[in-house]
Amino acid sequence: NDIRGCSRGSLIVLEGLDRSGKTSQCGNLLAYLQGKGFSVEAWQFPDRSTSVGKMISAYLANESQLDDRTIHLLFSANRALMENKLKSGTTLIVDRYSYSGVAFSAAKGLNIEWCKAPEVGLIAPDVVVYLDVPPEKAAERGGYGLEKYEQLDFQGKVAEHYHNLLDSSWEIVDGSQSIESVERQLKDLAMHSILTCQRGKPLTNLWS
Ligand code: FDM
Repeated sequence: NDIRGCSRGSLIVLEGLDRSGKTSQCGNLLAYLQGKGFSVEAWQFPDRSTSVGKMISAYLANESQLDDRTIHLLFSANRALMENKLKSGTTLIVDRYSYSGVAFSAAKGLNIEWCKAPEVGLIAPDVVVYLDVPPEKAAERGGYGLEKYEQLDFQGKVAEHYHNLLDSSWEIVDGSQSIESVERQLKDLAMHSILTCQRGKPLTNLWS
């Protein structure tokens, strides 16, 4: 059996605070898996290229004001359908997903069950990797930009909510290690997940 054959792809999600290293690690993982000959794409949420994504981007840049529930629902509406991609055999590496949606909105004080509700039924990831970096350490990494949520006290609250969300199915990777060491662990986790999906692991839905 050619392991690169046309069984379904894997949904690999990276989560973590701002500056935890998700975005660069997603890029490295993409290059690695492509080099191995897999059909793979890297996505990121929010996807700022869509019309909803542009509203989100303006909000994050403090160029527009929206109430907390409205922006939560926009983030939800921004999560594109992945099912067909996965079924066609493409693996998706996704930089942030519903867990960001819940952790960031809950950190503002919104009810957690309410935050999950619009995302019930989305495709569940095959593996969620949490890049664990203490908020203080993340803040030191080149400093934050100007976006709305890039503040130490707020990121501390987000970290608490991430920790409440994570369960035994998550893979926690210590993001304070060297880039190479994080990269090696991500490669192993991704390969394992891809092989499990190719062997027929069924797709499931979120928050059910
Ligand atoms: N964010 C991201 C949310 O608040 N909800 C969501 O559903 C998602 C996907 O948007 F501060 C927040 C997290 C982050 C900000 O994300 C922009 P990037 O990864 O920095 O683009």
